[in-house]
Amino acid sequence: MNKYLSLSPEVEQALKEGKPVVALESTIISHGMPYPQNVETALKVEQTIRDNGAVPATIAIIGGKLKAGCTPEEIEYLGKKGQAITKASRRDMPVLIARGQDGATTVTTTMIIAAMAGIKIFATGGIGGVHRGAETTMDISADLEELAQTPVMVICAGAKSILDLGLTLEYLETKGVPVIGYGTEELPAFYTRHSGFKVDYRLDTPEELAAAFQAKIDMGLKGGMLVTNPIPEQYSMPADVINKAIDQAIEESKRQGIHGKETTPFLLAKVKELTGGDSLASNIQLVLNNARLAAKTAAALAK
Ligand code: PSU
Ligand code: MN
Repeated sequence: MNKYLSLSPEVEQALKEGKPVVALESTIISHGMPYPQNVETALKVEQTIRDNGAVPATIAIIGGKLKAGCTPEEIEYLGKKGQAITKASRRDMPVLIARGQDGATTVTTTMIIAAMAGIKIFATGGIGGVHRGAETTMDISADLEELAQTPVMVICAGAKSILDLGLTLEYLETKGVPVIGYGTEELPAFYTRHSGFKVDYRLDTPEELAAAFQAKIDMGLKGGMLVTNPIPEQYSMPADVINKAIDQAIEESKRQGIHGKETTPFLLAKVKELTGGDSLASNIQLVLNNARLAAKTAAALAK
């Protein structure tokens, strides 16, 4: 184990005993939701994972340590600091660690640290992908490269249409990342259950997800697996409402010249502002839904 990794006693014990553990990211706390709903949600997600038979490991970089398993105080700290914490992707790790600084982990860095710790399942809301207009901006999330190389299953609610969903699927295909629909043949689009794009495979139970991931591990195929779990119907948003907000947010980001790592947090905040609290409420529910599935899948994998 590398000297920068720091497991909480509970996570360390669970991994030693082969018990199911689920990784959680911290950028969703610092940059993905406003305070205090971000902290409330993060704690509720952890409780949901426990209720479904697994141990939660919220992952973050704190004081130059790669933490797998944050305390409620650390979660409060990340949530309160919000955007003041560095959004940390793969490229940010060396300098942050050498300087002993903090970083909120994206899907990319959460996968990296989960893999270092030996955690195989990770639940979140949405992943980064190929942005609309990427053919000129080249804005493609490092999350896709990480899925191609790091052996962690990421359970999300699909991708938001702030991204180009078609290009995101093409990229994942090129990189050999299986895209699974949980109980669906259609890629869910985060706030809505429908995108019009097909996933690679439909699987219907946590046991089927675990079996596919185990086969990947057994064959020594590098990289992860992307499980897309549709938001429960009763919490999904009307497609026209959310799409209008997303289009407006993208227009605004172009006007303001937003680029690089600021793009995704800017768009997320703008969409939230434009849709009032509705999108936040949906966001919270879909994360809880993914946490439930992740805990059950981790339990199936541990058997
Ligand atoms: N999409 C969401 N919510 C999020 C993110 C993406 O719906 O919180 C965060 C995740 O941490 C993801 C990151 O890994 O944004 C992607 O950022 P970028 O597009 O800059 O790679
Ligand atoms: Mn980007």
